[in-house]
Amino acid sequence: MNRAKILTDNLPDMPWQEKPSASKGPVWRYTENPIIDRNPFPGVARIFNSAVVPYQGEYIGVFRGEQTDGVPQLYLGYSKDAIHWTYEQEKIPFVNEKGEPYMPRYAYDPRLIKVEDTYYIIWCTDFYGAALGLAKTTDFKKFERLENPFLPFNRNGVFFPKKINNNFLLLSRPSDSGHTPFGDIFLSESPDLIYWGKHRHVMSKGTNQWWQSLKIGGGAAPIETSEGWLLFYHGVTGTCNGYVYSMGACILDHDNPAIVKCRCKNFILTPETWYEERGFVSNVIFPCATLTDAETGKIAIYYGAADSYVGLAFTTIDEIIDYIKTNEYTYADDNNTGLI
Ligand code: BMA
Repeated sequence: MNRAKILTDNLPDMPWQEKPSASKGPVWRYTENPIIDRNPFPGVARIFNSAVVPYQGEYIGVFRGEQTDGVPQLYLGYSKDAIHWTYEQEKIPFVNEKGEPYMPRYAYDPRLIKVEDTYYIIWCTDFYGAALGLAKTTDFKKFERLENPFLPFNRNGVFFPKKINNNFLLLSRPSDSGHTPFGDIFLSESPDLIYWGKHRHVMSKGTNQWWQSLKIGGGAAPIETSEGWLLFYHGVTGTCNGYVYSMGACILDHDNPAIVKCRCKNFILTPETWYEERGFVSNVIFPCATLTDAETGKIAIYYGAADSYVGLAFTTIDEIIDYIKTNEYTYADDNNTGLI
């Protein structure tokens, strides 16, 4: 019997492996990682930083496919087990509200989130610089682009799976036009997906925890739990060999997610395996999605590895909540509503 509860649907057939006895942390890797290797289909050299959801008894995903010309685009994939994937080999055919083709010049780091009866894709798009792109679908056939939520530069957007006070909620990280050597996580609200406001600061980059001392950014869509919103995010440190991306976790207040209830001072996964340490961009763990089973408390985390592969890792609601609480370090300005 779990002490904490995941407040989502049951997903008894989701990917799962029990925690190995040798596991040192609260999160353990799937033994068959990476689940998506290089050159998955013609014209695409690498898939990573991608998002999956359960759909009609199986699974569907939106994948960041780095084309062989180096430009990232978004592709649709299907799976019966959420591990082995087949792909549409044409890019997702985005249209505008009139149904006319409206393709992004580039697209990366998608999140795929169901809110009520609609699936939303949010990604980094070109809008006179890196900005957030947004589209919706109900059938995974028609993908209608909506207004870009923000001005550039902002390339890291994560939707909440539920409206709060009738507003959509979006975590993001305002940034610069380059590889942004700074960044905190902010929260914004919208009643209609056109007008965004009520901007709040959620979390600062770490100061005393060096693994997240350069910048942080939202990862997977927050998971609704009896403890609040469980957020897996990425934290970045700068080394003399470049950036290193690790995974962190925190719990946001259920009714006002601008307030961090509890934040873990340690990373929960950091690059250690060959597919995380070596790739197009080495030393990157970039979480973008989770699958959860409310009944058992199982959580599967999908993450991009070294900008080259997709990895899968597991935890349970009790493992991760206990670990966050045992290793708590919440900054003073995380602990309020985020208004100065
Ligand atoms: C970030 C994003 C991610 C990428 C990471 C590491 O700025 O562009 O897509 O995984 O850098 O290269």
